[in-house]
Amino acid sequence: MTRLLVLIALLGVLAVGCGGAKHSEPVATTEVTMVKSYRFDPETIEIQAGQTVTWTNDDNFTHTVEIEGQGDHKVDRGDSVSITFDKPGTYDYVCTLHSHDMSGTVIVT
Ligand SMILES: [Cu+2]
Repeated sequence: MTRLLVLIALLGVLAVGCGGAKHSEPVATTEVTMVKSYRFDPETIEIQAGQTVTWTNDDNFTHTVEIEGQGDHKVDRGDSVSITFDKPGTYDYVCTLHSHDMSGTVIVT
C-alpha cells in the first residue's frame, strides 16, 4: 500500500513537472515543502480523510501555514508542522507572512 502511494506521488510530481501551469494539478502526497523562495511545493495536494499533511520549511525565511478552522502555524527554517485532516473538503491555506506570494490547497477526499 505504501509503495502504491509513493508511486502515485511520483507520477503526480512528474505530471506537474511537465505541465508548468500556474495553477498546478493536485498531487497525491502528504508532504509539502516550502522551497526557495516563497513557494509551497506542490501547491495543490490531494489526500484522503484522516491523513496527516506535513509542511517542511527548506526556505531561508520563516513561514506559516494558516488554514481556515485549523489556526495559524509558524514554521521556522528547517522546522515542520503536521496537520491531520479528518473531514473531506477543499482547504485553501496561506502563509500569513507572505500571503501575496504563498498559497496552497489541500483537497481531502
Ligand atoms: Cu511565508
